[in-house]
Amino acid sequence: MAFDELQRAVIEGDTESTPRLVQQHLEEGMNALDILDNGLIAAMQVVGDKFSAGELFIPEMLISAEAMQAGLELLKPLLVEGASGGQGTVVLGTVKGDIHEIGKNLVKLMLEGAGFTVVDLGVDVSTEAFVQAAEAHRADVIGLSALLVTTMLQMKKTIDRLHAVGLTTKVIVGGAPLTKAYADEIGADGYAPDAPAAVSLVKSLLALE
Ligand code: B1M
Repeated sequence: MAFDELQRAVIEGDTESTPRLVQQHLEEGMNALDILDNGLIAAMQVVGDKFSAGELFIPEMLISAEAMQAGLELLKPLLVEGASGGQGTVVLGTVKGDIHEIGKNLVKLMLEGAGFTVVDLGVDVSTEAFVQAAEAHRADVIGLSALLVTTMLQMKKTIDRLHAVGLTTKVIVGGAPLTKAYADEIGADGYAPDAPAAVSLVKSLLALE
């Protein structure tokens, strides 16, 4: 497989080989999104599976995340090509109790690449912080990310709170444990399975395409 060596480097948390191999694939003419999906993200899936199976532990998971980020740095300029700004404002964050940030950062990168202003609240973001930022920045959309089955429950709390204070800002949700059915159940305006889909979703909610 084309990305075997790259995947192995990420799984082993090799922060030197990962960017070198990303660079090599780019020089071979491979597409940045292909390298991201089939190299870096696919490797993180393996890391998660190994963690579930008790073959890897948190420190290794963290080092793999660092290797992925090192590879991603080289892809960033290619993923944001064509950014123009002015499409609207998205307040984005990973919900309370959850510190997974890579997926959320990808969503940010691609939204910025599509011309949106992104107010990134980071990780472990409280319901109140989402509400305050949405008001302060007059957000067009709020994006909630969660990677844990336990923390995705925070999404409902945040949406309920937004409704309680009378905010009608559109809310989109995403993250590995999420489904469209769950998004509908908690009253989200949309669900996106990955970062490019998040961009399309925001555009369609704002009637930009
Ligand atoms: Co964590 N972790 N982790 N972890 N971790 C998972 C999520 C897990 C599935 C691993 C496993 O067991 N197989 C599992 C969750 C089980 C569950 O609840 N279903 C898990 C666990 C259990 C934990 C801890 C509880 C472990 C422990 O302490 N015992 C702990 C929790 C900490 C906390 O948050 N409170 C923990 C910690 C960590 C690290 C800190 C070590 C590290 C994160 C480092 C970091 O982010 N800087 C980590 C990592 C790296 C992972 C895995 C291996 C990889 C996650 C990742 O970055 N993937 C993950 C396994 C997996 O996902 N298969 C795992 C790459 C990234 C690009 O994908 O984030 O899914 P993802 O984003 C995707 C889509 O989901 C989507 O777009 C992206 C692709 O384009 N998307 C959105 C994401 N957000 C979106 C928002 C949107 C739209 C789309 O709109 C707003």
